[in-house]
Amino acid sequence: MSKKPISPLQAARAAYKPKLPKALATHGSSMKATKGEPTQSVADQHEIKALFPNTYGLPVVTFDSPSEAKVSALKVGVILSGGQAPGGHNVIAGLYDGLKKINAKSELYGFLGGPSGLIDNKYIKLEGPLVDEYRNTGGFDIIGSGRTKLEKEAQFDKVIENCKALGITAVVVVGGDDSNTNACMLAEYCAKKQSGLLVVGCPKTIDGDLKNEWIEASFGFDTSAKVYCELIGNIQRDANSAKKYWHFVKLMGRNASHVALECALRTHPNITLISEEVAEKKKTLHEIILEIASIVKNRAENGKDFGVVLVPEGLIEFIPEMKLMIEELNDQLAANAKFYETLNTDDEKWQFVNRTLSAAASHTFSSMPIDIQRQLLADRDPHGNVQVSRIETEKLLIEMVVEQLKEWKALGSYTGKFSTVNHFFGYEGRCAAPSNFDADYCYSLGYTASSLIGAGLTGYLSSVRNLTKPADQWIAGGIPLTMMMNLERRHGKDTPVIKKALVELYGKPFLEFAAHREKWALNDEYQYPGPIQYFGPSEVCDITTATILLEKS
Ligand code: FBP
Repeated sequence: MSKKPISPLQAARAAYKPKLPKALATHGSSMKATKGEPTQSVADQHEIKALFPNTYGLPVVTFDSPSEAKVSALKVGVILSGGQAPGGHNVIAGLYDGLKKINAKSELYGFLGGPSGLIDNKYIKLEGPLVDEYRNTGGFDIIGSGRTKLEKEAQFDKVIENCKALGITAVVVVGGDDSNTNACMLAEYCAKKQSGLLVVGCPKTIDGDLKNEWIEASFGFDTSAKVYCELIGNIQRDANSAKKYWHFVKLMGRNASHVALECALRTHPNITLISEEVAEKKKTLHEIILEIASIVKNRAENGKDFGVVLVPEGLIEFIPEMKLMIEELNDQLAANAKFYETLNTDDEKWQFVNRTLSAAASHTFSSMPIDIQRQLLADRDPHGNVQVSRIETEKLLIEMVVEQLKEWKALGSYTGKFSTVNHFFGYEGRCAAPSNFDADYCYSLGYTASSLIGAGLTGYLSSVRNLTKPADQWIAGGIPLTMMMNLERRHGKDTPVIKKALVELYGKPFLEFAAHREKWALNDEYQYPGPIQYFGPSEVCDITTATILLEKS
């Protein structure tokens, strides 16, 4: 069979040996779980305890010494869930190597296409040569991913049945907050049914919003942000060279603005919008437009008809009047799904919107450009939400700033030129070859997951901490999934979910940004991070995000 062609960089990266926390690297057999005090959920303790009686209150565990116990061969299943994030393949490699270290006869099964593979029993056995082919590579293509929600008892029963048939006694869910919320529910159900199936999660998402006091970062955030920073830096150099375009760059991040904030801290663009600040200050769309247009005008007065604006993907849902309109739309489309499917023309759909939305929401909807209206009515995600990555917020802002500048031009208060280019950076970064940080972090997370399973633990999220220190000083362990849960209102019901980490306006990353943004707006203090470096001096290759460095400083 002919081998797949690989680039020289791929060949060199295949030889990279990811670093592990010292305790795992030196002992590398099954590990002893040192247990802390019983824990509590971040909020709504009474309700969460009642919903998760079998997995609530577990202690935080750390792995710092080997276990004397001989662990028999383990059979483990793994799924990759949700959006791609750089380093997923190294989670699998770390899990595989860790399981083999615990017992050379252990086996790893990869369920295909995300949670649906686990329910429909579609899997492959992950063996040495296949795992080797994917070490230190980007993407999730080794087994694929998917967004099927694993949350119903009938699905849990299927998972238990399929795993039992294969002799699998533990499942690793590699996913974001929603997937790990489902992992928590599955762990509870398996414990309640005394099924013998353990469930362990790994924190993944480029959005960077699955983090808390114990989980310092989700994997993939580091690499993807570095890719976007390189591209933004290049665009800034182009803008500053040609001096004729305003570039509007939308950056991925379904809800939180961590990616936009990280890119701002690394590249110093002229304008960065932070959704959480917009929501907190209850800014209207008009106020946001005025802010952008004023900076365009001020720069024009200094002879600078160019600049760079970063726009977080989720912005539109944080602007109060838009949020209201989108929530109403989501609810109406869900409640009238069958009828809505019969509507063919734009006119029919707009009549439906006018009929079902409140006067305020309907007004906001009809004030949007036609293309944005169509995007707002497009297919929902599996949670029934609008897919913000499909809404061209950057174009909406451009159109509205153009209108504002026209007004000022007519009044004689603006005389500049406003030529724009729009970009959307998201998919470009999600499958990049993991940076050294993500390669090491993901491998360590997978390896730690194997230690959690080897110690017979369930309902835990694999955790590797002390991330701003060199990898050998990282601390491996597990955080109870129930500890991260709280109740949130979903579709009119209080629902237990892992608390999402949004940008904190009193946190160091935001304060650092806020302290500099006025200067960055008018002066050209662009910083050019350049491409990810895989080989070279450690201070260039192993550096992690500004976000975590500031958070831990
Ligand atoms: P996860 O939270 O599943 O990691 O995915 C995040 C994300 O990359 C968002 O940034 C983006 O809004 C979304 O996925 C895009 O979804 P899709 O891959 O379905 O287009």
